[in-house]
Amino acid sequence: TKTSEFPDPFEQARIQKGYSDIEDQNDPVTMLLRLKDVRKTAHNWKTFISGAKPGRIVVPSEVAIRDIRQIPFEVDPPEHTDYRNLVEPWFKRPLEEEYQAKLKGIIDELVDEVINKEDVEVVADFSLKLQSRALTLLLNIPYEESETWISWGVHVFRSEDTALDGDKANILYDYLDEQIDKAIENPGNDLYSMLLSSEVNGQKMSKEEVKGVMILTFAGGRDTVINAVTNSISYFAENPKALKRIHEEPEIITKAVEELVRYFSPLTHMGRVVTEDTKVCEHAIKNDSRVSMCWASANRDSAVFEKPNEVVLDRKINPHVGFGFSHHNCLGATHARQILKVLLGSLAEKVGGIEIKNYKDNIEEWGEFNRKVGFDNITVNFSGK
Ligand code: HEM
Ligand code: EMZ
Repeated sequence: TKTSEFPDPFEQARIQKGYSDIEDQNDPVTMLLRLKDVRKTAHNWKTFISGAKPGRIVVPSEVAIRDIRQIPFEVDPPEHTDYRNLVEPWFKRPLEEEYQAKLKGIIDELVDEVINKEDVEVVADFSLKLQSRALTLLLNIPYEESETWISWGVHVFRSEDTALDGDKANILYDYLDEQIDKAIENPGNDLYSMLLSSEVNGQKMSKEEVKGVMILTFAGGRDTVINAVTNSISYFAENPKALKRIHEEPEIITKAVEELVRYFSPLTHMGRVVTEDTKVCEHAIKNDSRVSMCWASANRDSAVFEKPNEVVLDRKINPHVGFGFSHHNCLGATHARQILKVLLGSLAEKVGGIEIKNYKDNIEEWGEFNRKVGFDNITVNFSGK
């Protein structure tokens, strides 16, 4: 198989049963594998809630390492709607021309930096930098702050060997406490200050709530973006014609970005807690147990996608759920899409070819499934035009 190929481990189980039961810290999860079931589950927030014990809807569960509720991620309607309405306009700022111009500046500079440099390790020396520098725009804070986040290394909320590492998570928590206190003392035009000066339902946002939003902004947008960027580079390394095509037909970039997100599905799945005895795919699911919506499996469902295992750059109909579905759909999607659009444009403009020197896959293990989600590392040489 090619380096940039991401096999679908769910196919057989998806077709035969539609679900799979997996173990997780004595709190098992029924993974839902078909696009139709994933959508129905995401939509039905009364039976499948996000507002359970903080950390419980994440797989692997984070209840052992986290007490703080992430907002709006771990809140259900109607409260979810209030929080979401508050933050939504801020997270749409990437649609502004000025934001996009700054993002292009950041990405062009990074691409120029790696061209003709020997042996670039993409995860740490390209994707992490890109993700962190771009995040300064989303938070509307000085560019230099990205140096701190880059210094944390790729594995911030987990370490190399354990998926759950409370000590590592504390680096972020302590940092956020500090930043929130600074913003209280010295308010500016940044996301912290905006949240701190806001009211939800007539109540001023508490420090705890602001922290809950910020943790999510850091955690939800880190590994996902790093994987999306790294995996895209592996794809263009092995499919130089695709990069040439994007150069010649820039109008397909929007479609190409959606297709790459579908194919790579940077977030494999996300859980919900069940509030009544119910059934999915004729399978009984007990009250207070967990299900997960497997975006990665749903995105290869041949009932919906033709040639699901191929990257079809200009795929016409693409109802993928890579950014989730329904009211909890990804708040960072506008930012993530802009990053990928600008990146594709910049690579197409500046890069003549990408040669992969060596790599190590990042394989997740979920019960009977092994899923490649990205790379632990991948070293390449970029050549200019
Ligand atoms: C929610 C994927 C980037 C912030 C989600 C969900 C998915 C997802 C599947 C739905 C979770 C659920 O239903 O429980 C992705 C992918 C990304 C990405 C594939 C990159 C390619 C980002 C970025 C940020 C972000 C850059 C912010 C910096 C969030 C937030 C939510 C969310 C705040 C929760 C929204 C809510 O509960 O209303 N993301 N994400 N994501 N994402 Fe992303
Ligand atoms: C949580 C989650 C959010 C979780 C939308 O996804 O991302 C995971 O990577 C984090 O570990 O805490 O933020």
